[in-house]
Amino acid sequence: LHQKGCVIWITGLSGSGKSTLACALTRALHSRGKLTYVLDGDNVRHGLNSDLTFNPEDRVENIRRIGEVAKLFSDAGIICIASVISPYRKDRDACRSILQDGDFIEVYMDMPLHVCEARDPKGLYRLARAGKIKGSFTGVDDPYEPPLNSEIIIQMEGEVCSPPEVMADKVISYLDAK
Ligand code: GGZ
Repeated sequence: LHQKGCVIWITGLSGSGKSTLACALTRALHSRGKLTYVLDGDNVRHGLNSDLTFNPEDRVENIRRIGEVAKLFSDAGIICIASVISPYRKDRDACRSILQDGDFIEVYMDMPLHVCEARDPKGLYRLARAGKIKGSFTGVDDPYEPPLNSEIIIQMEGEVCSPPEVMADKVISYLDAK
């Protein structure tokens, strides 16, 4: 195996398509013979991070642990795709700082809140607006700090979202160019 690991860090609001992109990306990389591993916030919170809530301190710890685990995968030569809201800039930058230059590739899902909220795949925004979620919800009553220097930005083309495969291609083109 002559594969160099890296971390592809997908950040954005709930419902912005992080997990969907992670899935399309992992497929596309597999078909090119690459070894990948997806760390999805929602999944990791059922296992490794099941002791953490959504209060600010626990979100910080959630991101820190996912960053450390992602680094382990990267060290092992695996392309680790992390899909986590990771709302606070400082925490994402801390994850970047534990990796070698160029090994942390930040992908910003730059989707308007109203689009994420209209999708509401799990009905969480509705619950949050109704005040029925314990603690605060990102984008509603907890901040999301957009990246200032992400390597890749995924946006809508006017009113439409690109298919996940097209988004994945954008990331792969970036990797190819490096
Ligand atoms: C944000 C929440 C919350 C609150 C539950 N705020 O879209 P989803 O449902 O499937 O993914 C979200 C997931 C967020 O976990 P992360 O580990 O990525 O968050 S963070 O980086 O902020 O630590 C969402 C669901 O959990 N969820 N409650 N209050 N998202």
